[in-house]
Amino acid sequence: MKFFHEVRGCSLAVDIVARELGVPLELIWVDVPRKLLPDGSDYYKVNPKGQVPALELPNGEYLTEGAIIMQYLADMRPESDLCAAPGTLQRYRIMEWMSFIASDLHKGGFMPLFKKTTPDDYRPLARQLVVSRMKLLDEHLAGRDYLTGSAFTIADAHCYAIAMWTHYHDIDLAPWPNLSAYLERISQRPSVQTAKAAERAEAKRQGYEGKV
Ligand SMILES: N[C@@H](CCC(=O)N[C@@H](CS)C(=O)NCC(=O)O)C(=O)O
Repeated sequence: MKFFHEVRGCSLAVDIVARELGVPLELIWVDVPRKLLPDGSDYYKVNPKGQVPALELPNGEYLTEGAIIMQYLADMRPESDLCAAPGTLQRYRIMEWMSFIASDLHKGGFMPLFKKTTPDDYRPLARQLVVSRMKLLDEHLAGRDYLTGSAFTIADAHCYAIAMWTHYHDIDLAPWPNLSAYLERISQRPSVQTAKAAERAEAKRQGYEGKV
């Protein structure tokens, strides 16, 4: 299946999940600022929102929204531990975290820090929002290996991809030892290492200059 991805994008979480599950994806690197596909065609035709991630389904339709794509992939391999069965409380716990990560952490927290158009006087508040959410994660992770217990799930892949943006914004993780240890633990997973290697290779190919 074709997967529409971006260097430093939240789409990293989906690539990690696919690698965990052994679902092969063909990575298509999108020029998101210009909304262009590698062949120069219009990315809005894939996703009218102009955002990554997007997944081309076997029937030719596109599925968007990272939290939903990750559930779709995990449900292809119900025998894996990556997500709980639909209808169980554990499934709702995983979705609860993913909703928080996509909305409060990604959009409400980090997005204004990435946008060049964010007014300078809003930046300290956006940073403070990220800090308060990192603190919440750190407190939650006390005595836990992963967000919903002892097993790594799609919620952890999602959390990892977004929380690692602290690195791009020079937000030091030292005040949050549980969160730091959690991110370090996840970064050792082969799925994460190979997904990051693919991202770095693409960044190099593009001549991307920022941190990846
Ligand atoms: N709600 C979407 C948000 C996706 C999103 O914001 N992706 C970013 C990259 S991390 C993007 O494509 N931004 C470009 C834009 O919004 O124009 C999801 O969680 O998948």
